[in-house]
Amino acid sequence: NAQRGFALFFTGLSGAGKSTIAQAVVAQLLERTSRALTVLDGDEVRKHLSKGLTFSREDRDANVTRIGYVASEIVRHGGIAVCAPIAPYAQARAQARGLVEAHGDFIEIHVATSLEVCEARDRKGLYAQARAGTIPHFTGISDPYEEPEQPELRVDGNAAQPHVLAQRIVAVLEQRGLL
Ligand code: GGZ
Repeated sequence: NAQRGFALFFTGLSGAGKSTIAQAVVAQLLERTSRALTVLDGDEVRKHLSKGLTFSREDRDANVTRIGYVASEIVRHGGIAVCAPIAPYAQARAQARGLVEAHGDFIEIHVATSLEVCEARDRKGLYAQARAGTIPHFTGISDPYEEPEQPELRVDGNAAQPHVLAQRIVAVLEQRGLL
């Protein structure tokens, strides 16, 4: 009774809370399923799968398409893929969606945290460096972020707690019959 696989594809600015919310979702999923689950986090992916890629549009798109391809293989085998890149370009997100939807569901989750809040948090000091011009092509500052027009889910990352948002996401998966 192998269940249909699916990918959770988080997208949003640096510091929006994608990784934190994704981790909270994973923790809740692990409590209720023994299905194979793989996390493809932006940071981790760039250390391995996308090592050497820059933040040019071309390289970002290559990164997002690679994530989509790996996710599609996981989904093809009935697993759950949790992806959390910035994925700033709609076209590359659509390509990742196409790869995954050949085998299962693609749940795009826009972590909508305002630039103001991300920059005020500046957890890694990257926004300060971007403003100073030390980091060029920084998403939201000197590089675009194309907001998803029709994501399966949009969560407001400005104030809500990650575990509360994660509960909402898991509830949606349940409603869709994916769990
Ligand atoms: C955006 C950058 C940049 C530039 C380094 N623009 O908050 P973080 O630090 O830990 O996560 C960000 C990460 C983004 O990598 P992704 O692979 O998710 O991006 S994309 O989907 O666009 O390929 C940030 C750090 O890398 N970082 N330089 N110029 N974020």
